[in-house]
Amino acid sequence: MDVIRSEQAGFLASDVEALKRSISNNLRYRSGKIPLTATRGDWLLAAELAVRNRLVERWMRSNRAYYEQNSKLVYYLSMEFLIGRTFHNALQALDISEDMQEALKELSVDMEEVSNHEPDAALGNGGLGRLAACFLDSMATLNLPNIGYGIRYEYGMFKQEILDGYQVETPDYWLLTRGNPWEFPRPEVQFHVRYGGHIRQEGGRARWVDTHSVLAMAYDTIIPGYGTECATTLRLWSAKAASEINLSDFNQGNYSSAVESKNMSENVTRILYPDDSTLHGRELRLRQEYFFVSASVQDMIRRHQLNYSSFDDLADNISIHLNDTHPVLAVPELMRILVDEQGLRWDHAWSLTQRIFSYTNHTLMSEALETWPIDMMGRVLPRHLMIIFDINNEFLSRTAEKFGNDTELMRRISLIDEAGERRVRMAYLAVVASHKINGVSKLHSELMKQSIFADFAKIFPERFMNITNGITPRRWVSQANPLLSQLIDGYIGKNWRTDFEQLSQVEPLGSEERFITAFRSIKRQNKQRLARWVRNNVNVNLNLDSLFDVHIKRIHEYKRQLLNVLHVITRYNRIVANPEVNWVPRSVIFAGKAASAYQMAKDIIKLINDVAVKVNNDPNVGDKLKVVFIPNYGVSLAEMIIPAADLSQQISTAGTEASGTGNMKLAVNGALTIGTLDGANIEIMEKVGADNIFIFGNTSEQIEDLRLSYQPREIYEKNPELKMALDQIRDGFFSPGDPGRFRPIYDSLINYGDRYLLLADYESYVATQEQVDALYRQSLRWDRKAIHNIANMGYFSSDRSISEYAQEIWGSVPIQF
Ligand code: HBZ
Repeated sequence: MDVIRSEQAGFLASDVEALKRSISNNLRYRSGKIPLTATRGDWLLAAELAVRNRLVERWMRSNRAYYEQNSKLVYYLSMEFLIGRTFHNALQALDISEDMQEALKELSVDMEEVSNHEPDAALGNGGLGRLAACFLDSMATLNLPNIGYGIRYEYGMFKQEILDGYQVETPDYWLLTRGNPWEFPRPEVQFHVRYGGHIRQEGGRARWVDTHSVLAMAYDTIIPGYGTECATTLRLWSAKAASEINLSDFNQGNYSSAVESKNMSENVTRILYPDDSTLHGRELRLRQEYFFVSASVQDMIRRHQLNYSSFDDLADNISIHLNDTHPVLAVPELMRILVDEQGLRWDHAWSLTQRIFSYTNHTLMSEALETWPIDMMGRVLPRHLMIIFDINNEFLSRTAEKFGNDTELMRRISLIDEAGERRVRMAYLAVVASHKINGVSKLHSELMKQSIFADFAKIFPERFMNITNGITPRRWVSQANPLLSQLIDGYIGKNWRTDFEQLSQVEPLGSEERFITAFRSIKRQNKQRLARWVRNNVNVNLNLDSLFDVHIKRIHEYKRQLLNVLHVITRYNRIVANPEVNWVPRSVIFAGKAASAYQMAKDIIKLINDVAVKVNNDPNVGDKLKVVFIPNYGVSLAEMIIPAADLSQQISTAGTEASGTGNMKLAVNGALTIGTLDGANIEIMEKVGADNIFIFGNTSEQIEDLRLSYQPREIYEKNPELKMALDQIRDGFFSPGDPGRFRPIYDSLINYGDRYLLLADYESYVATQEQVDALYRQSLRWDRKAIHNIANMGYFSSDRSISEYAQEIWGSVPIQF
């Protein structure tokens, strides 16, 4: 009682006092510690709980408001949510960052120091997962009723260590080390998720029997909106064995087999698959996908039935959005529940389903498109496979009615790929079941209609659309770059955080000396912060006067980190040949993870590190060129690296990067982009103007033509600098102790076709890098262009993206408070 009374009394006093009291109480009564014995982790937990208590108030009010206003609910289904840290974000949402800092200071605790103790929630691979996190932030900020549904992985994205230049993966024990203070376990919300068994027909109805079930238990996390009272929910499912131990094994003393089945069941949510662009078709992955969508759909049906006695209005009350195809089993699951369990007619259920579902595609690359072998699906989810066959039959016969019985067309559009081992094409299922299908940039949405969905775009032209990605201004500017944010606030006020287009008011400041000087000094301070980190963690000294050239994203051949390396080597060779020239100093910074099984990506990491050793230790080079690979890239490191960047590398082969979102984060933090006409780079160029971005290389159309007769070896033979760089890679110049080490990299370009056409863009890339240097010498012009970029990036807010989803896809409206 004392605790509550003193805490309530605290709220009457100043907010700093209230926070101090709440923190002290948490420390004492939650952790059983006194300040003398408290670790940084204890202080952080105490502060987090103080913040969480305040969020709960908003959360309750929001949930009541949804309920009372009978709002349409959007269910955002995503296999990944790359949230990162929560503490600063929550402080910002509550507008108590300064009070908290003061409160901790008065308790003799340094806020920065303790908040660095928070682990990242790394429940995602890359862009797709981070987009889902930005979208949750925007939905809450825009007062849009929604629930994000996903998986509570026990092990998130692996930790990357660099040992002797090689990537080494270690598990990410994020929950085990300190628990997760932001989540609320909901033991009262559990559903059975069933697998296996077979189908029995009874009285015209299918019954799925003899199944094995796993329990899904909900854990809720509050997603606070910014500048609003609204707070929404991220509900993540965790697997629990339906029966704890096998009693007969236990009684016979077979302890390990007694818990074996429990462990097997709970493996479903053990680990995030660390592949971002290849599908390995593992059964456990299929089980994960079904696990979370089944629990989510059951939860939706339960919620619906609390308020309605029929399903007639279901499509007016809910929308289900599929973040890529990973959750598409929600389609047959909803059909199964409506038809088999609720007794709806097939046609009724199907028309509801089509009105409810929508789907975002994030890639055109065939190796990333999900297909599941029929055999496997029939074993794991026999009823769902039957339903997919029924959907397919109906779809094919309707199409035949309209377009004639063209067997070639039928073969192409069938949900079942009959060539070789029969497989279900999950992307086609998503298209057939959804009323809207969107790509994530203008180019990508066009290419989607011309390539993977060409037939479907003719059959259902009204379904295909574009919504260009965006990023949340709260995390990626306000939180990541407090100095720049304060500078901007001083000129245009704070409202750009929720109305990003207001950044256009920064435009005239590009000709104000005071603003430019401040901008420059802030960039330098951000570079200093990064350089300090690099010195302490990678043991490289970066020259603050050098151009910070940043290439941060997953390591993948299509993203062409190797093209960047070819430029670095060329630059190195030029410096060595002419050390007396007044070179523009550069620090080339890489970060990113390679999928564990992706050997070429791992070779590229090793090459970067071997080049770094050579370059960084060459006395002829000195400060003129440094190469750094920052290990364990993730959301928190991105928040530190991005504000320090001068140059943003966005150099994918045109037509391969669906959108990119790092490109947006870097540009709005005052980096200039060097990039191809790919993904959202094109739209960034449209907004900032071709004079304020370094565009190079072949367009997606040129790339398509080039592929017909591409001869990388000819390019190599003709360009002496390129040849020298590649020969150095091949002959062990960077790996003298193991000269054959990088032969596979050389071969992939020269002997195996250079799939991503690095050589075709090399010359134009290197020439454009020279233009970058020339501009960097004219620092005033450079800074003006950087400021101009900031002023013209307002379009790329995820608030804009989400408003478009709400209006054009979901038909959902904000709640009133
Ligand atoms: O989605 C990315 C795209 O590559 C990027 O261009 C785009 O900006 C971003 C958001 O739309 N795609 C991914 O990040 N994809 C994955 O992470 C992924 C994860 C698991 C998979 C397949 C892909 O099984």
